Amino acid sequence: MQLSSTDSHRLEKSQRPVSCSKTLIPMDSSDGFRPLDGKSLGEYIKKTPALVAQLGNQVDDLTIKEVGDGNLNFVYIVTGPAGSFVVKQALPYVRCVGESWPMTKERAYFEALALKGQGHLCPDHVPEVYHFDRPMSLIAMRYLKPPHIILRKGLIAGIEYPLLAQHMAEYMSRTLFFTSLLYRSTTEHRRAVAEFCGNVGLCRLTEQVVFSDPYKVAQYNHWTSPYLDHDAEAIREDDVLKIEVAGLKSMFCERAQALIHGDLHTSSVMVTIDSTQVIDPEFAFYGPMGFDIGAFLGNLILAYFAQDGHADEGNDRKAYKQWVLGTIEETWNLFQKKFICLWDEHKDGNGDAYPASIYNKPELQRLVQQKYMTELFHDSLGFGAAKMIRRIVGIAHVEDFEAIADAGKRAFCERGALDCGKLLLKERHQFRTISQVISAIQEVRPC
Ligand code: ADP
Ligand code: SR1
Ligand code: MG
Repeated sequence: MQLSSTDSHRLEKSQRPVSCSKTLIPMDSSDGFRPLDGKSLGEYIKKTPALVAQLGNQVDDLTIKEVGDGNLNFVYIVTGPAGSFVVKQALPYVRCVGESWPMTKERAYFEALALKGQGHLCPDHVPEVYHFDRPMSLIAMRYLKPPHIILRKGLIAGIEYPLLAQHMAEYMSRTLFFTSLLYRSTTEHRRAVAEFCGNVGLCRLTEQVVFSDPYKVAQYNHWTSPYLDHDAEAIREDDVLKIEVAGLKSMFCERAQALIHGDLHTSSVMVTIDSTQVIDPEFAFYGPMGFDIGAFLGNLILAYFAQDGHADEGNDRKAYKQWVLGTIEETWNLFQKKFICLWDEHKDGNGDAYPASIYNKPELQRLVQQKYMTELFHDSLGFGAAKMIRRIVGIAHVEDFEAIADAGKRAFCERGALDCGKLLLKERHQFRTISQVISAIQEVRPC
């Protein structure tokens, strides 16, 4: 990842990530933390009964491979003759930047908590946690074996996943509904919100890199220069866009609507043709539901705009673009349907948002549901759009575009996504259905 920016010299000191001195962050600390490598992880495993058991008690011939390709953590695949798992360890900094950007390793605690909670609510689509060591910021979980791959890579390769929309709608509707006040009492909700308020470091990271940095000159911003220089500048000078994104940032910080994954892009989903598994919820906290739905849909929209860059003589990607659009539409429609079904099923339960004693007439129930879903639709479009924009002019870009070697072609694809993101962010309240959104996407770049 290239982190230089033509504007970096104009960065104010206060805008930079907190930096530590050249002497490295102390790693072997009195709190029981030790960063592991392949060798020391092998020794750790042998001393940890839960992991020994997971390997069928055969620990003499282990293969340990570091495969972390994400932005933050270290991930090891551990295989033995009679078992396997994945180990993920958080070090006290942002991996893709280095030790100059410290980041709490407590993020592993929130990831483990979210994986367990979301796994309980949706076991078919979340890997099981086998072991969590808080002092070591270390999680061991089910190894999602090949042919599982990261969804983003599948989208770049042009692979269709017929069950993806259904599975993601299931995951999002269950994890969001059951952690909201539609299902829970305020007593339960407040306790859970308080616990996840501790994930402040990662929330602040999102606040910075999604809602702030793309709209100003910032150290790590970069884009396909010189092609998108004017586009990046236009974003920094677009007052309407800035007003809209400020509203979304406030909602992100203020609205504890449900336990959200917090980073639900297409590299946080592993897939085969018939399996969909959501990993990496280290950004989890009680926030607006639309942030998750928008992250997923926004990343599918990015995949759509990247397809022209992956087209070749053998495959113009036209049919695949249609499949991506169909998946966006189906995901929202199925999500909405499943979410309303859960609401109907539990309307007489303990949920404190719409008590049955007040919302007791079917027509009133329909009205509040319609209002709720319309607001959620617009929130999702707004957050999705913000996530699209940050992936083109912010710090962390996506492989969908980075894999397009020809810079001119890449910029053309990115500009389509940027124009679409700006349109959705500014005009989201005009859209009533997802099919109108699909038409708007196609107007930017036809299939
Ligand atoms: P980060 O928090 O740094 O983004 P991720 O959780 O996204 O890390 O994991 C990085 C990579 O490790 C993923 O892209 C995937 O290839 C691999 N990975 C993570 N969890 C699993 C798992 N349970 N099974 C198989 N591979 C995994
Ligand atoms: C330093 S920004 C790194 C990004 O990677 C994670 O997956 C999140 O999306 C975060 O914003
Ligand atoms: Mg990740």
